[in-house]
Amino acid sequence: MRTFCVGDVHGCYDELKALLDSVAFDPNEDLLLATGDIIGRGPRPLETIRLFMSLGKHAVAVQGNHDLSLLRNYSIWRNLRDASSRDKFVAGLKSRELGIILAQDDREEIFTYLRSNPMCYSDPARRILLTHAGLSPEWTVSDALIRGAEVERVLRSDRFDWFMSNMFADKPDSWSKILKADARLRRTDRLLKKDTASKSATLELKRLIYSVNALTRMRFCREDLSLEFLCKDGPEAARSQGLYPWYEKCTGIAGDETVIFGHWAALQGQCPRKNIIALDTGCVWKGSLTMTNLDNLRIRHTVAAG
Ligand SMILES: [Mn+2]
Repeated sequence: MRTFCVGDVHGCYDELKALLDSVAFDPNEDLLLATGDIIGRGPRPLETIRLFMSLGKHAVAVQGNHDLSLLRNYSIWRNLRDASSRDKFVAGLKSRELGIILAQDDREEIFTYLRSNPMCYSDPARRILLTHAGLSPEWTVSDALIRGAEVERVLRSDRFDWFMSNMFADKPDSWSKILKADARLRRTDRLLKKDTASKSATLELKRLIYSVNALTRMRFCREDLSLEFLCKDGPEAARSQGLYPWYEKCTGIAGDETVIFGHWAALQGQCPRKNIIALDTGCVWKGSLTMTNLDNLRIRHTVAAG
């Protein structure tokens, strides 16, 4: 069995197929991992999702910000009362994915699949962690796994709609502040019990928001390690504003651990830290799609955007 990890596919199905063909990917033997954002902006989202679904346990895509945006639109849509407001909502969206999936007979199955995708993937034998945006500069690898699992439980629970309607926020941006306010760091039990008004539920929501932002949206952090989401500049230009790429400030990765991430096409698949691997090479922006083999991260397979 070989394990491959592909960068942000963004609905670029043809390039993904070409990459898999180029390594003679065996759907019954090999494992395909993906850095998330398997859809969003690109030409063939449905085929891409179906490919991942068809591989069953031979494929794992972690959640990216575009994947979560689609789930949020789905959540809004299904909570609208009548058909005409639902249609109007879909027609008003800039992204096409929701409308495309809703037109499928097995849409419920598709959304169940998308909701079940993990926030992180860990390969304990190889000591590799995969997330969409990277590792919070305030976290260790095991923090990411615990916090990711916490988000996953809510995504799969009947608190899904409630979480979707509260998930998109830039604050809190500091894990140390969350720790100060919520030293016990209890799990999400209260949210699952629908007790959303209590103080501990509010703290838990803050924690979940931070975790989603750290795992799917982060690029830069400030000197105090708080996360920043507005900067669109490259790493060098950002420095003059007191911002640092998260990986420069990251101290939570042990010497024998590796973190793989996508999300940041401007890096063109280059990260200066030896044990942090950037895989998004901007296929949807006319760059290329990159895939690596987890047995040898130096080997990269690429296909230029068609
Ligand atoms: Mn992304």
